[in-house]
Amino acid sequence: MTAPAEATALIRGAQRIICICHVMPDGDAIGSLIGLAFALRKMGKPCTLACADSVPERLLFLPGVTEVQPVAPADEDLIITLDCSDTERIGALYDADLFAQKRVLNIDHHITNVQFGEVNWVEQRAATAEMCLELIAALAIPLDIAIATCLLTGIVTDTRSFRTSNTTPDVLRAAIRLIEAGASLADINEQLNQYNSPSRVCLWGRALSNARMQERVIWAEITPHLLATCSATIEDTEDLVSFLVATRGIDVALLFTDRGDGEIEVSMRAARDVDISGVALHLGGGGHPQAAGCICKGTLGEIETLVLKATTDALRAQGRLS
Ligand SMILES: [Mn+2]
Repeated sequence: MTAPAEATALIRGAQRIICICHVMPDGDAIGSLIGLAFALRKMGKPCTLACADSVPERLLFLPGVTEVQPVAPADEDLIITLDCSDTERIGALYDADLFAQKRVLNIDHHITNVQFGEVNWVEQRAATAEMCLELIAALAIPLDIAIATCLLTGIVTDTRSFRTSNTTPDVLRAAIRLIEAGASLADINEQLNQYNSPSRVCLWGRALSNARMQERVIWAEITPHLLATCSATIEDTEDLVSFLVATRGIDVALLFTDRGDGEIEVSMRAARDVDISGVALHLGGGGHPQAAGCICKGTLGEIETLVLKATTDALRAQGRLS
């Protein structure tokens, strides 16, 4: 598949563009944001880079990160949302009235995307960055080392360094093009994997020592008290749920984060051949078969009971439990 003509036509017709990625941005969100925005500038389009939240520390090595700011659309006539499955993922930068006045191109690889744009390019791909690369090729914009580094970071993040089952020959071919354009896979891996701080080690140690297992499901919890004890932030919880799902004999890992505001954030990971996205969608969230999540109102205990039941029901329906 190549980028649809509707997407390239919207970009060609735009005077000024703002690219926006999702809240609590990951490497695919920020990589796609900078990579695409820098490419669009090379075709002479003024382009603003926006994200409601700040760039996490371990992505600060990317070129152009200081340009990513929490700015809402202003005089731009085209909004491009990246890696956002719904408008809630745009966070504080979303304004329904403002968005209705602009043209909106929604580029995303989450199959649960609610198609909120004027043009929606949604495909089941390894990363949004892979789609950005195709869009850049369709617009005949030459790659450079900055664009290539950002897009490869997106692909490396979402495939967990080419380890996920959606690492297809096409994904590897995309990576080859980016490496040929100057991106260093070794540098990106090194940067992305040097994220351990003493607070993170403290947080993981305590969360892991209280993890529980039952019927092919493993779960752990993060409370405001635990975060304070370890002087840790929500960012320090990243990848904990992926670590948990690597437990032998486990089909699903769940991480419950009590945000201290009456809402519990649930991160879900599933083993190969297991689909957890339906559970997330049913609870008002979304995601992919192997990686999904939702935010639920209630106490930690209530939400754990609710999600554990929905998870075991799903596993039973998928023939994983008798
Ligand atoms: Mn992504």
